[in-house]
Amino acid sequence: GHGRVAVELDSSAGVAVMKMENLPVNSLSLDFLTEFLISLEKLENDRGCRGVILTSGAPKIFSAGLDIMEMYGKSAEHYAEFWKAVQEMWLRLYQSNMVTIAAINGSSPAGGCLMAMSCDYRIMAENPKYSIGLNETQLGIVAPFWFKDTLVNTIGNRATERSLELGLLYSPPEAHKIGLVDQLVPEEKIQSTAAAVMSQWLAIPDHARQITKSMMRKPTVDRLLAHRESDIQNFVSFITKDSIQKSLQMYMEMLKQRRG
Ligand code: CO8
Repeated sequence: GHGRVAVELDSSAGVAVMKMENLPVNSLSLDFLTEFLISLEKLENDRGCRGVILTSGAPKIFSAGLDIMEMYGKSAEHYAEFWKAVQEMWLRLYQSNMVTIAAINGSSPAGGCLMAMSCDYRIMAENPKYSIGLNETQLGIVAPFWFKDTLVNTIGNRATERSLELGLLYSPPEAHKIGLVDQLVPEEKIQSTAAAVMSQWLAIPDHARQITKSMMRKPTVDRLLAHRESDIQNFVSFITKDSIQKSLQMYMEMLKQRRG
């Protein structure tokens, strides 16, 4: 790889740790998504790997979500290619045959939250500075239907409605309360907890667990597969609008000013 995703496979346990290292904030750029997909595919095809723990090597951030620079000031062709990679990331992760556990050791807005929700189980560090949620409306953009579907599958319809319309980012206790994350732990316990939870999940015969996972998730996946091209076209026509480009520009400026 190019060092944006560090993979460590423990062959005796059959468990890999995938550590995102696209510094500073693990934003999901096209390059990062491409490398992530290659790493995941390798593990998926490795019979010695039955489970993956997804975590971050960036301090305080799990993932800042889609890379805003990929959605701003680029060509329609670029947006289409980028969006296809975002779809592919979700399709692969959401349907993985492996047990996937998100060890959320930092903030996880928007696409970062989507990645975490695509795993089978979420453990979050109980640091009050961290937040997680689909905050798209706060950027003046609309979460695609399959982001929405994934949130509905995680927290239910009513909680999704409120969460999505307001673009809410939840503190760890709030996220736990609504079921967006399954478990909170002190930061230093996150990797050991992930390993312990993994062994519980791996005690279930793979075949039965995989078929059950597919039964739960396939209808959601099929909805995107049936509309994949139009979803790309929607994204491209939405993101190329002047008003949306303007919103994203203002949001990037706000992020930069906030630092001072
Ligand atoms: N993309 C690109 N660059 C980013 C992003 C991002 N998502 N997030 C942060 N950065 C940059 C910052 O601009 C900053 O750059 P610089 O050093 O040049 O000033 C650098 O990363 C560090 O960021 P901060 O100084 O803000 O670091 P903090 O530790 O203070 O905060 C956070 C980290 C919490 C991650 C904060 O940066 C943040 O809130 N970022 C924005 C997160 C966000 O809102 N992401 C949403 C992206 S949209 C998405 O994922 C789904 C879109 C759905 C598609 C819509 C269809 C139309």
